[in-house]
Amino acid sequence: MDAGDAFQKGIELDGKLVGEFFGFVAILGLPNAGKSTLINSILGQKISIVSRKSNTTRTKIFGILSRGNKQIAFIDTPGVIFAPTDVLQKVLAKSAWTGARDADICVVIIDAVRTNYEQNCKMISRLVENKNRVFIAFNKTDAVEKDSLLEIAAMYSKFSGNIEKFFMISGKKNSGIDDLVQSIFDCLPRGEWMFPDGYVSQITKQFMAAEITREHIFNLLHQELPYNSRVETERWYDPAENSDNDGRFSHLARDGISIFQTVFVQKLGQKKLLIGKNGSTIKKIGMRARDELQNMWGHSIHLFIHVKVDRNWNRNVERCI
Ligand SMILES: Nc1nc2c(ncn2[C@@H]2O[C@H](COP(=O)(O)OP(=O)(O)OP(=O)(O)O)[C@@H](O)[C@H]2O)c(=O)[nH]1
Ligand SMILES: [Mg+2]
Repeated sequence: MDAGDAFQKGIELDGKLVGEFFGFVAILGLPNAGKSTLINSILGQKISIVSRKSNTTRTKIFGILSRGNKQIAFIDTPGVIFAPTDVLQKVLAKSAWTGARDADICVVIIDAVRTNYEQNCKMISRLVENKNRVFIAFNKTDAVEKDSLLEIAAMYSKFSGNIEKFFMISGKKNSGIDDLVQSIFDCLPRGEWMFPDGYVSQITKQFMAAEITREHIFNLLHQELPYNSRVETERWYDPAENSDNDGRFSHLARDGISIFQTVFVQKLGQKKLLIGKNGSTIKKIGMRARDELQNMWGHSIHLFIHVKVDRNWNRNVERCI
Protein backbone atom coordinates (compact mmCIF):
# COMPACT_ATOMS: atom_id res chain seq x y z
CA MET A 1 0.00 0.00 0.00
CA ASP A 2 1.41 3.42 -0.89
CA ALA A 3 1.24 6.56 1.25
CA GLY A 4 -1.83 7.83 -0.66
CA ASP A 5 -3.81 4.67 0.09
CA ALA A 6 -2.60 4.75 3.67
CA PHE A 7 -3.86 8.32 4.01
CA GLN A 8 -7.26 7.31 2.70
CA LYS A 9 -7.47 4.43 5.12
CA GLY A 10 -5.85 6.26 8.04
CA ILE A 11 -3.57 3.43 9.03
CA GLU A 12 -0.09 2.97 10.40
CA LEU A 13 2.70 3.15 7.82
CA ASP A 14 6.32 2.59 8.85
CA GLY A 15 5.27 2.99 12.48
CA LYS A 16 3.56 6.33 11.86
CA LEU A 17 -0.14 7.09 11.82
CA VAL A 18 -1.10 8.54 8.49
CA GLY A 19 -4.42 9.73 7.24
CA GLU A 20 -6.80 11.85 9.17
CA PHE A 21 -10.26 11.46 10.62
CA PHE A 22 -12.49 14.39 11.35
CA GLY A 23 -16.10 14.90 12.34
CA PHE A 24 -18.54 17.47 13.63
CA VAL A 25 -20.41 16.10 16.63
CA ALA A 26 -23.50 18.01 17.77
CA ILE A 27 -24.49 17.79 21.41
CA LEU A 28 -28.26 18.08 21.36
CA GLY A 29 -30.97 17.89 23.96
CA LEU A 30 -33.81 19.71 25.64
CA PRO A 31 -32.92 22.86 27.59
CA ASN A 32 -31.08 22.15 30.85
CA ALA A 33 -30.21 18.53 29.98
CA GLY A 34 -26.52 19.17 30.77
CA LYS A 35 -25.05 19.70 27.29
CA SER A 36 -22.66 22.50 28.21
CA THR A 37 -21.55 20.74 31.39
CA LEU A 38 -20.70 17.69 29.27
CA ILE A 39 -18.67 19.65 26.71
CA ASN A 40 -16.69 21.35 29.47
CA SER A 41 -16.08 18.00 31.09
CA ILE A 42 -14.91 16.39 27.83
CA LEU A 43 -12.49 19.24 27.09
CA GLY A 44 -11.32 19.58 30.69
CA GLN A 45 -11.88 23.32 30.56
CA LYS A 46 -14.79 25.71 30.58
CA ILE A 47 -15.79 26.91 27.15
CA SER A 48 -19.53 27.08 27.67
CA ILE A 49 -21.42 28.57 30.60
CA VAL A 50 -23.76 26.53 32.76
CA SER A 51 -26.72 27.41 34.94
CA ARG A 52 -29.70 25.83 36.66
CA LYS A 53 -31.99 27.75 34.30
CA SER A 54 -33.10 26.70 30.84
CA ASN A 55 -31.85 28.37 27.66
CA THR A 56 -28.47 29.30 29.06
CA THR A 57 -26.55 28.57 25.86
CA ARG A 58 -27.44 31.09 23.16
CA THR A 59 -25.09 30.29 20.35
CA LYS A 60 -23.32 27.30 18.86
CA ILE A 61 -19.99 26.87 20.60
CA PHE A 62 -17.28 24.65 19.18
CA GLY A 63 -14.94 22.59 21.32
CA ILE A 64 -12.14 20.70 19.59
CA LEU A 65 -10.60 17.46 20.80
CA SER A 66 -7.66 15.92 18.93
CA ARG A 67 -6.14 12.52 19.61
CA GLY A 68 -3.62 10.68 17.42
CA ASN A 69 -4.79 11.24 13.86
CA LYS A 70 -8.40 11.96 14.82
CA GLN A 71 -10.14 15.20 15.56
CA ILE A 72 -13.65 15.87 16.87
CA ALA A 73 -15.30 19.27 16.62
CA PHE A 74 -18.02 19.20 19.28
CA ILE A 75 -20.86 21.67 18.82
CA ASP A 76 -22.61 22.78 21.99
CA THR A 77 -26.08 23.84 20.91
CA PRO A 78 -28.87 25.78 22.59
CA GLY A 79 -31.56 23.42 23.90
CA VAL A 80 -34.10 22.13 21.41
CA ILE A 81 -37.36 24.05 21.91
CA PHE A 82 -40.53 22.78 20.23
CA ALA A 83 -42.88 25.66 20.91
CA PRO A 84 -40.81 28.86 20.94
CA THR A 85 -42.60 31.63 22.81
CA ASP A 86 -40.56 34.63 21.70
CA VAL A 87 -38.01 35.74 19.15
CA LEU A 88 -35.04 34.68 21.29
CA GLN A 89 -36.42 31.16 21.70
CA LYS A 90 -37.08 30.96 17.95
CA VAL A 91 -33.46 31.80 17.23
CA LEU A 92 -32.24 29.30 19.83
CA ALA A 93 -34.42 26.54 18.39
CA LYS A 94 -33.17 27.25 14.86
CA SER A 95 -29.59 27.26 16.05
CA ALA A 96 -29.99 23.86 17.72
CA TRP A 97 -31.43 22.26 14.58
CA THR A 98 -28.79 23.74 12.27
CA GLY A 99 -26.22 22.30 14.69
CA ALA A 100 -27.76 18.89 14.04
CA ARG A 101 -27.92 19.40 10.28
CA ASP A 102 -24.23 20.27 10.09
CA ALA A 103 -23.10 17.33 12.20
CA ASP A 104 -21.64 13.95 11.25
CA ILE A 105 -22.85 12.49 14.53
CA CYS A 106 -25.53 13.73 16.95
CA VAL A 107 -25.29 12.94 20.64
CA VAL A 108 -28.69 13.37 22.27
CA ILE A 109 -28.45 14.17 25.95
CA ILE A 110 -31.41 13.00 28.01
CA ASP A 111 -31.80 14.36 31.52
CA ALA A 112 -32.38 11.23 33.60
CA VAL A 113 -33.79 13.28 36.46
CA ARG A 114 -36.48 15.00 34.42
CA THR A 115 -37.10 12.73 31.45
CA ASN A 116 -39.35 14.73 29.28
CA TYR A 117 -40.27 11.58 27.39
CA GLU A 118 -42.58 12.95 24.70
CA GLN A 119 -40.35 15.84 23.70
CA ASN A 120 -37.25 13.67 23.71
CA CYS A 121 -39.00 11.11 21.48
CA LYS A 122 -40.04 13.89 19.12
CA MET A 123 -36.45 15.12 18.91
CA ILE A 124 -34.97 11.67 18.38
CA SER A 125 -37.59 10.82 15.72
CA ARG A 126 -36.78 14.00 13.82
CA LEU A 127 -33.06 13.18 13.85
CA VAL A 128 -33.70 9.63 12.74
CA GLU A 129 -35.99 10.86 9.93
CA ASN A 130 -33.23 13.23 8.84
CA LYS A 131 -30.88 10.24 8.69
CA ASN A 132 -28.53 11.63 11.31
CA ARG A 133 -26.22 9.17 13.03
CA VAL A 134 -27.45 9.27 16.62
CA PHE A 135 -25.98 8.35 20.00
CA ILE A 136 -28.10 8.69 23.13
CA ALA A 137 -26.53 9.58 26.49
CA PHE A 138 -28.63 9.46 29.66
CA ASN A 139 -27.12 12.20 31.81
CA LYS A 140 -27.21 13.11 35.52
CA THR A 141 -26.97 9.43 36.45
CA ASP A 142 -25.34 10.55 39.71
CA ALA A 143 -28.70 11.93 40.81
CA VAL A 144 -30.91 8.92 39.97
CA GLU A 145 -31.37 5.46 41.53
CA LYS A 146 -30.06 2.60 39.43
CA ASP A 147 -33.49 0.96 39.11
CA SER A 148 -35.14 4.07 37.72
CA LEU A 149 -32.24 4.48 35.30
CA LEU A 150 -32.92 1.04 33.88
CA GLU A 151 -36.62 1.89 33.58
CA ILE A 152 -35.83 5.12 31.75
CA ALA A 153 -33.45 3.36 29.36
CA ALA A 154 -36.13 0.72 28.66
CA MET A 155 -38.58 3.47 27.64
CA TYR A 156 -36.27 4.47 24.81
CA SER A 157 -35.47 0.96 23.64
CA LYS A 158 -38.01 1.37 20.82
CA PHE A 159 -35.37 3.47 19.08
CA SER A 160 -32.63 0.90 19.43
CA GLY A 161 -32.73 -0.05 15.73
CA ASN A 162 -31.88 3.52 14.75
CA ILE A 163 -29.49 4.46 17.50
CA GLU A 164 -25.81 3.54 17.21
CA LYS A 165 -25.16 3.33 20.94
CA PHE A 166 -26.62 4.19 24.36
CA PHE A 167 -24.55 5.59 27.25
CA MET A 168 -25.05 6.29 30.94
CA ILE A 169 -23.09 9.37 31.93
CA SER A 170 -22.72 12.13 34.44
CA GLY A 171 -21.19 15.26 32.94
CA LYS A 172 -20.94 16.79 36.38
CA LYS A 173 -19.19 13.85 38.03
CA ASN A 174 -17.20 12.98 34.93
CA SER A 175 -18.45 9.43 34.73
CA GLY A 176 -19.00 7.43 31.55
CA ILE A 177 -17.42 10.22 29.52
CA ASP A 178 -14.31 8.33 28.37
CA ASP A 179 -16.42 5.55 26.92
CA LEU A 180 -18.64 8.04 25.07
CA VAL A 181 -15.69 9.96 23.65
CA GLN A 182 -13.85 6.80 22.62
CA SER A 183 -16.96 5.53 20.79
CA ILE A 184 -17.16 8.81 18.89
CA PHE A 185 -13.46 8.62 17.96
CA ASP A 186 -14.05 5.04 16.77
CA CYS A 187 -16.67 6.02 14.22
CA LEU A 188 -15.39 9.32 12.86
CA PRO A 189 -15.43 9.65 9.10
CA ARG A 190 -12.23 10.15 7.16
CA GLY A 191 -11.44 13.78 6.50
CA GLU A 192 -8.87 16.46 6.90
CA TRP A 193 -8.64 18.20 10.25
CA MET A 194 -10.28 21.60 10.25
CA PHE A 195 -8.36 22.90 13.25
CA PRO A 196 -4.68 22.89 14.25
CA ASP A 197 -3.46 20.40 16.85
CA GLY A 198 -3.94 21.78 20.36
CA TYR A 199 -6.72 24.18 19.29
CA VAL A 200 -9.63 23.98 21.75
CA SER A 201 -12.22 26.60 20.91
CA GLN A 202 -13.10 29.46 18.59
CA ILE A 203 -14.32 31.65 21.40
CA THR A 204 -12.34 34.78 22.16
CA LYS A 205 -11.41 35.94 25.65
CA GLN A 206 -13.69 38.94 25.13
CA PHE A 207 -16.66 36.67 24.38
CA MET A 208 -15.82 34.36 27.30
CA ALA A 209 -15.63 37.32 29.69
CA ALA A 210 -19.10 38.46 28.56
CA GLU A 211 -20.45 34.93 28.93
CA ILE A 212 -19.11 34.60 32.48
CA THR A 213 -20.91 37.83 33.45
CA ARG A 214 -24.06 36.46 31.82
CA GLU A 215 -23.68 33.23 33.77
CA HIS A 216 -23.64 35.15 37.04
CA ILE A 217 -26.68 37.17 35.95
CA PHE A 218 -28.42 33.82 35.34
CA ASN A 219 -27.34 32.55 38.74
CA LEU A 220 -28.24 35.64 40.74
CA LEU A 221 -31.37 36.96 39.07
CA HIS A 222 -34.65 35.26 38.46
CA GLN A 223 -37.73 35.20 36.28
CA GLU A 224 -37.50 37.14 33.07
CA LEU A 225 -34.41 39.22 33.66
CA PRO A 226 -31.71 36.76 32.52
CA TYR A 227 -33.66 36.26 29.29
CA ASN A 228 -34.08 39.96 28.70
CA SER A 229 -30.45 40.86 28.93
CA ARG A 230 -27.39 40.66 26.77
CA VAL A 231 -23.78 41.27 27.76
CA GLU A 232 -21.16 42.75 25.51
CA THR A 233 -17.46 43.29 26.17
CA GLU A 234 -17.01 46.77 24.71
CA ARG A 235 -13.39 47.56 25.58
CA TRP A 236 -10.44 45.54 26.70
CA TYR A 237 -7.05 46.74 27.88
CA ASP A 238 -4.22 44.30 28.43
CA PRO A 239 -0.96 46.12 29.26
CA ALA A 240 0.98 43.16 27.85
CA GLU A 241 -0.63 43.64 24.42
CA ASN A 242 -1.42 47.36 24.18
CA SER A 243 1.64 49.57 23.99
CA ASP A 244 -0.53 52.60 24.86
CA ASN A 245 1.67 55.00 22.92
CA ASP A 246 -0.99 57.67 22.83
CA GLY A 247 -1.68 57.47 26.56
CA ARG A 248 -5.37 56.60 26.07
CA PHE A 249 -5.19 53.94 28.78
CA SER A 250 -2.78 55.70 31.13
CA HIS A 251 -5.44 55.95 33.86
CA LEU A 252 -5.95 52.17 33.93
CA ALA A 253 -4.23 49.67 36.20
CA ARG A 254 -1.15 48.08 34.70
CA ASP A 255 -1.21 44.99 36.86
CA GLY A 256 -3.84 43.05 34.93
CA ILE A 257 -6.48 43.20 32.24
CA SER A 258 -9.15 45.92 32.40
CA ILE A 259 -12.46 44.81 30.91
CA PHE A 260 -15.37 47.14 30.17
CA GLN A 261 -18.74 45.52 29.63
CA THR A 262 -22.28 46.71 28.96
CA VAL A 263 -25.34 44.76 30.00
CA PHE A 264 -28.28 45.67 27.78
CA VAL A 265 -31.78 45.28 29.25
CA GLN A 266 -35.16 46.17 27.78
CA LYS A 267 -36.82 48.23 30.49
CA LEU A 268 -35.87 50.75 33.14
CA GLY A 269 -37.35 48.47 35.82
CA GLN A 270 -34.97 45.71 34.73
CA LYS A 271 -32.05 48.09 34.94
CA LYS A 272 -33.02 48.98 38.53
CA LEU A 273 -33.34 45.29 39.43
CA LEU A 274 -29.98 44.47 37.92
CA ILE A 275 -28.23 47.31 39.69
CA GLY A 276 -29.91 46.56 43.03
CA LYS A 277 -30.06 48.69 46.16
CA ASN A 278 -27.03 51.01 46.19
CA GLY A 279 -25.54 48.97 43.36
CA SER A 280 -25.35 45.83 45.50
CA THR A 281 -26.58 43.33 42.87
CA ILE A 282 -24.40 44.45 39.98
CA LYS A 283 -21.47 44.64 42.40
CA LYS A 284 -22.02 41.04 43.44
CA ILE A 285 -22.30 39.92 39.79
CA GLY A 286 -19.11 41.83 38.94
CA MET A 287 -17.17 40.38 41.86
CA ARG A 288 -18.21 36.81 41.08
CA ALA A 289 -17.41 37.21 37.38
CA ARG A 290 -14.06 38.84 38.14
CA ASP A 291 -13.07 36.08 40.60
CA GLU A 292 -13.99 33.41 38.09
CA LEU A 293 -12.03 35.08 35.29
CA GLN A 294 -9.01 35.51 37.57
CA ASN A 295 -9.10 31.83 38.51
CA MET A 296 -9.53 30.81 34.91
CA TRP A 297 -6.74 32.95 33.47
CA GLY A 298 -4.42 33.22 36.47
CA HIS A 299 -3.91 36.98 36.46
CA SER A 300 -5.70 40.00 37.88
CA ILE A 301 -8.79 41.36 36.21
CA HIS A 302 -10.41 44.76 36.64
CA LEU A 303 -14.01 44.42 35.54
CA PHE A 304 -16.25 47.43 34.93
CA ILE A 305 -19.92 46.75 34.17
CA HIS A 306 -22.31 49.34 32.85
CA VAL A 307 -26.08 48.74 32.50
CA LYS A 308 -27.96 50.29 29.60
CA VAL A 309 -31.61 50.19 28.54
CA ASP A 310 -32.06 49.25 24.91
CA ARG A 311 -35.65 48.32 24.18
CA ASN A 312 -34.67 46.71 20.90
CA TRP A 313 -31.62 44.68 21.78
CA ASN A 314 -33.32 41.47 20.74
CA ARG A 315 -34.88 42.84 17.56
CA ASN A 316 -31.87 41.66 15.59
CA VAL A 317 -31.29 38.86 18.01
CA GLU A 318 -29.67 36.62 15.44
CA ARG A 319 -26.88 39.16 15.11
CA CYS A 320 -26.50 40.02 18.75
CA ILE A 321 -26.41 36.74 20.70
N1 LIG B 1 -26.62 16.14 39.11
C1 LIG B 1 -26.18 16.52 37.91
N2 LIG B 1 -26.45 17.75 37.45
C2 LIG B 1 -25.98 18.09 36.23
C3 LIG B 1 -25.22 17.20 35.42
N3 LIG B 1 -24.91 17.82 34.26
C4 LIG B 1 -25.44 19.06 34.34
N4 LIG B 1 -26.07 19.24 35.52
C5 LIG B 1 -26.76 20.45 36.00
O1 LIG B 1 -27.86 20.72 35.13
C6 LIG B 1 -28.04 22.14 34.99
C7 LIG B 1 -28.02 22.50 33.50
O2 LIG B 1 -26.70 22.26 32.98
P1 LIG B 1 -26.21 22.90 31.60
O3 LIG B 1 -24.93 22.26 31.27
O4 LIG B 1 -26.26 24.39 31.66
O5 LIG B 1 -27.38 22.39 30.64
P2 LIG B 1 -27.61 22.72 29.09
O6 LIG B 1 -28.21 21.50 28.48
O7 LIG B 1 -26.37 23.22 28.47
O8 LIG B 1 -28.71 23.87 29.19
P3 LIG B 1 -29.15 24.96 28.06
O9 LIG B 1 -27.91 25.62 27.55
O10 LIG B 1 -30.00 25.89 28.85
O11 LIG B 1 -29.91 24.22 27.02
C8 LIG B 1 -26.91 22.80 35.80
O12 LIG B 1 -27.42 23.15 37.07
C9 LIG B 1 -25.87 21.69 35.91
O13 LIG B 1 -25.06 21.80 37.07
C10 LIG B 1 -24.95 15.89 35.94
O14 LIG B 1 -24.29 15.04 35.33
N5 LIG B 1 -25.46 15.61 37.19
MG1 LIG C 1 -25.96 25.01 27.53
